[in-house]
Amino acid sequence: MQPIEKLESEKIVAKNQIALQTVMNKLQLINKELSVREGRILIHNISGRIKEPNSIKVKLRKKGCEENYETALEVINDIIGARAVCYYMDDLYLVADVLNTHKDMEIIKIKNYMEHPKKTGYRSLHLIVKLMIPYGGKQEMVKVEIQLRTFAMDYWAVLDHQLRYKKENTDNDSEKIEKELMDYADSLESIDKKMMKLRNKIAKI
Ligand code: 0O2
Repeated sequence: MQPIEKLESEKIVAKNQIALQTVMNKLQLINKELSVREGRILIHNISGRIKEPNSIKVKLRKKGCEENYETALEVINDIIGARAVCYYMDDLYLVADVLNTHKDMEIIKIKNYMEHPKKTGYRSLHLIVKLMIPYGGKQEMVKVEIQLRTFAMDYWAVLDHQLRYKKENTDNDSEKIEKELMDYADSLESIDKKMMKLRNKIAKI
């Protein structure tokens, strides 16, 4: 077993950066392709990050797993993570459908937190993919998590992340705050749905 710090080796960092860039490029190209097909832009912005070893250790600890490199690769899906923020809810499926046609990539898991929100209120469409990248003269397989969100889902998740997500709150108020955040996530979903209906109504005029 090797230490988590192996992720900081030059070779692994380069491989992960290539994988992240490849996925972000794919999302950019899909945005081009879909904008021609649908007659409007679907993705507002694309971002990505490689998870820090410390953050990986915390996540492994939370999952009750051993803190080593091999376990991290096996159980942590989002060591490499890309995110596309879309305009409307149905855009998430259109983007996912095109990604599914890419031959150098296999979707190995879909977590549909749009259909089945987490109990926090979190909504998003997560695709865990295995991506083939050319590296060191051969094809290497790398796991990447792609998060597809609407503006509203992203707005909620970013604020939730800042306010609560990574904090251990034992305060008496925390239950109330969690309920409030959940209610706001529901309200944003309702606006998301209304905006999509409005877009369709305007398109028919
Ligand atoms: P960070 O800092 O964003 O990277 P599992 O697949 O269940 O074994 P995992 O990876 O926790 O374990 O899966 P999950 O629940 O699909 O979450 C992956 C990521 O989704 C998280 O990564 C967050 O980015 C986001 N996420 C999930 N739940 C919430 C939530 O309640 N609020 C917010 N703001 N984001 C959420 P990380 O590594 O936990 O965090």
